[in-house]
Amino acid sequence: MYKLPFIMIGLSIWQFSFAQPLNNHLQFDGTDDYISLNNMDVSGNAITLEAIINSSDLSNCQFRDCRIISKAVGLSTPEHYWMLSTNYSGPNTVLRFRLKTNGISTILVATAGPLSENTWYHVAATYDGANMKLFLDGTEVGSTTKTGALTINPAVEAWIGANPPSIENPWKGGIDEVRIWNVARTQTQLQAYSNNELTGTEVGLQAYYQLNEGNGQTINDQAGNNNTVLGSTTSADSSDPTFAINNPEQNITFNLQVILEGAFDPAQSTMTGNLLQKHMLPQGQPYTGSPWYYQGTEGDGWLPIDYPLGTVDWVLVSIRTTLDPAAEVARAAAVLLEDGTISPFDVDLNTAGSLYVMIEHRNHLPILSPQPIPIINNTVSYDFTLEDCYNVGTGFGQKLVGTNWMMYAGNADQEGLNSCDINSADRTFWDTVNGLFGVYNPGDFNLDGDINAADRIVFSFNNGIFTRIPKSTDTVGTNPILTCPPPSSVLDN
Ligand SMILES: [Ca+2]
Ligand SMILES: [Ca+2]
Ligand SMILES: [Ca+2]
Ligand SMILES: [Ca+2]
Repeated sequence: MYKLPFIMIGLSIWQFSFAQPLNNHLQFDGTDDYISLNNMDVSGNAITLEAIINSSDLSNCQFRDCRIISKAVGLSTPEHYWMLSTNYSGPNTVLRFRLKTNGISTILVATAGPLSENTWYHVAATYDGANMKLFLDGTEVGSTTKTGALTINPAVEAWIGANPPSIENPWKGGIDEVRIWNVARTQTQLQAYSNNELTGTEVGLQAYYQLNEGNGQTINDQAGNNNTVLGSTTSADSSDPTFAINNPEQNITFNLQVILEGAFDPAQSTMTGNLLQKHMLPQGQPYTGSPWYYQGTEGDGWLPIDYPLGTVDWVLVSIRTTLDPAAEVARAAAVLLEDGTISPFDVDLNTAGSLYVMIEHRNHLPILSPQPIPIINNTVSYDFTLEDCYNVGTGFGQKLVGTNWMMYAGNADQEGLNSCDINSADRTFWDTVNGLFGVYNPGDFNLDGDINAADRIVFSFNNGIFTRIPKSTDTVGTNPILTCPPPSSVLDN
């Protein structure tokens, strides 16, 4: 037997530093937003200024000279004590560092590393008593010799995001992880913490702003020395930068139970698996077309043998953070099993708290959970069979059969507002397909693969039932989103 040789491929780990904000950060509007660090000084023979930045408009300032951190009394070099900014360099924008020692201010302009807009960078300026250096994403991009003790002046303010004291050269974009040290951090140290938060107790850390507060006016110094506020006052004002909330995506698993009335057999207290047994289930989830237009690839190419044992049919699950259909954050098609279990599925979501769950089926009335369901241990669990679903006004929720709540059957026509109602449009649909057998068709209300009087009977029991859940009847971007109307407008037989 010919045996394929096993080839070892030498893998070299190529480590890029993709800077990103760490948890929340602040967005500066490029007009008048800033944070004052008040009269902060750094004394001694060393300093490090460090931040994670993202400019949405590098040309927001003349000479592309926008301030990240600045202790100064004006815009000119001699008026600066320490400053980290961007600056024009030929066609490029690069980092710039100003520092005053022994009363003399020196400029260092980076010789490498052009900055792009809408890109996150870790930036740092260091001085160790012998050299000023600039670092971009942990790479040294400039240095010059410099000696002497830092010039201090407790009458001069230091700011983040603009030049004091007149709100000049304002930063436009994001700033995070502002760190000010009275030591020169080494390149190794800068790299090690370019994508990790500090504890706040590191030696030499004078001020450390994680900017994770997320709301309110107070900005905490994790180094414990210099708590401050947003903007120019302790209350909200036009100079307040805006918090940007970063919730990392989490993988949420959904464990749901629901019953389709049409498939339910009260004698067996279970649903029928006729469609699978008769090999009628489609090769892929059936909600790609009107009115759902859900393009997920669940079940693509599935043959009967690929379906889970006991599959009844597909349902379409929609997840939203509030009752508003516009708050939808995810949809998924999933298979429903005979015992009422929706085969567990998971979705990546960057949301916390609790979620509303809506279930749709191609010939049943849609339902929505009566309250948001909490995410517990990255799992959302809800059993629709134990209580009625959300309903409002005179709208209907679910049907109680014995001790089980279940979705109303008979909703074959779900175009536009017809999705909200079981009415003559559904009967008309049934008329057009009555007599077909061995089909996967919405007119087959009892899900046995044949369309006949048994289905019409299922419909007849529910004729006139409607839902008023806040449900989109059309999710295609070019069409307006309608919600199921108030009960006065539709009720026919
Ligand atoms: Ca942060
Ligand atoms: Ca503003
Ligand atoms: Ca209908
Ligand atoms: Ca049938």
